[in-house]
Amino acid sequence: MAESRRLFFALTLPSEVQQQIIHWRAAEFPADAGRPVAAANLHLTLAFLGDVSEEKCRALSRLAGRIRQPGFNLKLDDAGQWLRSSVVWMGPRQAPRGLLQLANMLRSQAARSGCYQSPLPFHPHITLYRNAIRPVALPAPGFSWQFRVEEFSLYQSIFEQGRTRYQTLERWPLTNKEE
Ligand code: 2AM
Repeated sequence: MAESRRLFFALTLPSEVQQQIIHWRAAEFPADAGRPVAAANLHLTLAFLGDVSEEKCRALSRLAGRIRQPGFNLKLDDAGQWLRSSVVWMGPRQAPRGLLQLANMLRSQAARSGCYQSPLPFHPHITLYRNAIRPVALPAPGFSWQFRVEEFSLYQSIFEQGRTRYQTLERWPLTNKEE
C-alpha cells in the first residue's frame, strides 16, 4: 500500500505570540480546563487534508504554490469552547477577508483533489486546550494579539511517544507578485 501522511494547511503564529498566549492561558484559565496544547503546536488550520498519498500531496502543493494574494493583519481577540469536540479555542472576532479568501481557496483545492471537507463553515481558531469536557470559565473580553500574516504552510501531524507534533513540510509567501 502507498504511504500516506496526515496533512493540513495552516498559519504559524510568531513564536513570541505563542509564548505570550501560553502565559496568558496559564494566568486566565482554570488549571483543570483541559489538556493544554504546547506553545510550538499553536496554529490556525486553514484546510484539513486528512491522510494524503505522496502523489496527492505533490498535486496539492503545486496548487498551493499558485495562490497569489497579499498578506493580512490578524487580530486574536475572541475565545470560546466547543463541547462537541471538547476544545477551548481563541480566534479573531472578525475574520479578515484575506484569511477567508486563503482558507476558501485551499479548501476548494482540497475538495477538488478528493480530500473530504466538512460542510460546516470555516471557523478560524487556534486550539488552546483539548479534552475540555466540562464547561470552562472563559477570560473576560479585552485581550488581543495582533500580527501580520505573510506566509502559510503545509504541515504534517506526527504522533510519536504519546505526543503529537507538527512538522512544516513547505511554506509559501503571501504576495501578489509573480516570482
Ligand atoms: P482542531 O485544532 O480544531 O482540532 C491538525 O490536527 C489540525 O487539523 C488541527 O488544527 C485540527 O483542528 C484540524 N483538524 C483535525 N481533524 C479535522 C477535521 N476532520 N476537519 C477539520 N479540521 C480538522
